Amino acid sequence: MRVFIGVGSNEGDRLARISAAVQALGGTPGVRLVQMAPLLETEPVGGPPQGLYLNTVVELDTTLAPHELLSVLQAIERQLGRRPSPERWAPRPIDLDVLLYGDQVIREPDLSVPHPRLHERRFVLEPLAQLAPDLVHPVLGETIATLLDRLPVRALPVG
Ligand code: A4P
Ligand code: MG
Repeated sequence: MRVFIGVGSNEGDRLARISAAVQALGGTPGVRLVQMAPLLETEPVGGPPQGLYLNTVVELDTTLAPHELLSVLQAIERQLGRRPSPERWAPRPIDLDVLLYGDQVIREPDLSVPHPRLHERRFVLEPLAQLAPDLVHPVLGETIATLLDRLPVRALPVG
């Protein structure tokens, strides 16, 4: 199955964390790394004031089922120092999200794919568009390149 994983970090040595996460993914039985987008430094979206993120997207070829893959991602997050936070969108040493799992649509309490906020986020769409601009979003029926084009230009405060 062709899968895209969103990768983000804004705590500690962000580059080292991302490298370690990608290596761990590539070393997982049933997972093959296909390609990784260039890293982007991005402003935090949502949550309390916090540092800049490094973000990227990784393409995998996997025989793991969606929930198996989610467990692998969560185990890697824990290994790299992620602790549960009571606060939504808190800073984190590493965040690994399933963005797309082939063209499957999954809406379960613990796993929602395509990622429900994928199409709103430049920090996801930009790297994803570098890897797969012509891929069609299985719910919205638009290509990744089109979704990126449609993002509003960031509004600046007035006055
Ligand atoms: N979950 C459901 N669907 C998925 C999925 N497709 N992939 C569940 C991964 N997990 C999924 O996730 C909370 C729960 O989501 C998990 O238990 C899982 O079962 P989490 O990673 O512990 O928490 P979170 O990431 O804080 O929550 P959430 O709502 O997923 O956050 P988002 O929307 O991913 O946003 N700004 C910049 N610039 N860059 C970023 O990377 N990331 C976030 C996190 C906010 N702002 C950011 C960035
Ligand atoms: Mg997450």
